[in-house]
Amino acid sequence: MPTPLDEEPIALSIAELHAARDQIQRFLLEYRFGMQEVETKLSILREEFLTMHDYNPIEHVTSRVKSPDSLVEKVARKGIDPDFDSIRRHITDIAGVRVTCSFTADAYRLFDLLTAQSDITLRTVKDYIADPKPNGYKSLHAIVEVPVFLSTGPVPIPVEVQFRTIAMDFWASLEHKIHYKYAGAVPSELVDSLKDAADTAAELDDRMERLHRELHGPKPTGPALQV
Ligand code: 0O2
Repeated sequence: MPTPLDEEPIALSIAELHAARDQIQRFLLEYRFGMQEVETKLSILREEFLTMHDYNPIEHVTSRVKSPDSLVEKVARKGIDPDFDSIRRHITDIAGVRVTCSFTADAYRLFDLLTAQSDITLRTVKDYIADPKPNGYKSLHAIVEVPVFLSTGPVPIPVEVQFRTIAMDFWASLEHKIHYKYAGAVPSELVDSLKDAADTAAELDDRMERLHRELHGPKPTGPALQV
C-alpha cells in the first residue's frame, strides 16, 4: 500500500502536468485562431471570384496546427530554448495553410491578393516555384502575420501559407511519403525518378496553363482582380 508520503509527489506532478497541458493548449489555440482567420480570407476570395467572375482559382485549401509532438521534435531538432517566448519567435510554421490552385498564375494571384490585405503583414517569402529545391520541390511559401482579437487584446499570429498547383501538390505528397518511408535516406535511383517526375509535373503545368489561356484568354478581369 502506498503511504501518503509516496503519493504526494505523484499528485503534485499530475497537477503540474495538467498545468503544462493547459498552457500548451492555450498556446496552440492562438495559432488555430490565426489559421482560421487566413482560411476565412481565402474562402471570401474564392467566393468573390466564383460569384463575380464565374471562375474558381482555388482547387482546395487544407490546414493544420502542428501537433505538440511535432512541435517538441522541431524545438529539439533546431536547438530552440524550450520556452513559449522563444518558440513563438523561432518557429513560424506552427499554423499552416496550403492553397492548391489549378494554375501557377493563380497561385501567385492568390498570394498577391492575400498579402495585399491591410491587416496582413508579410514576414518572409520563399519562392520555390521560381527557384525549385534541388529535389524538384515547387511551392510558393509565405509567412504572414494576422491579428487575432482575444479578450485581452489583439495578438499577431504567424501563419505559413503554401501556394501550389495540383501537379506540385501531387508530387509533394508522394515525395513526402517516400521520404518518410526511407526515413530521409531515399535510394539515389528514386531521388532521380522523383526529380524526373517533378520536371514532368512542371511541363504539365505549363501545357495546361497554355491551353487554359487559349480557351479562355486571360481571366478573370475586374477592378480588384486584374490579371
Ligand atoms: P509539414 O508536416 O508539412 O509541416 P523548417 O520549416 O525550418 O524545417 P525550412 O526549410 O525553413 O524548414 O522551411 P520551408 O523550406 O519553408 O519548408 C517547410 C515546409 O515546406 C515543410 O514543412 C513541407 O510542408 C514543405 N516542404 C519543404 N520542402 C519540401 C520537400 O522537399 N518535399 C516536400 N514534400 N515538402 C517540402 P514540414 O515542417 O517539413 O512538414
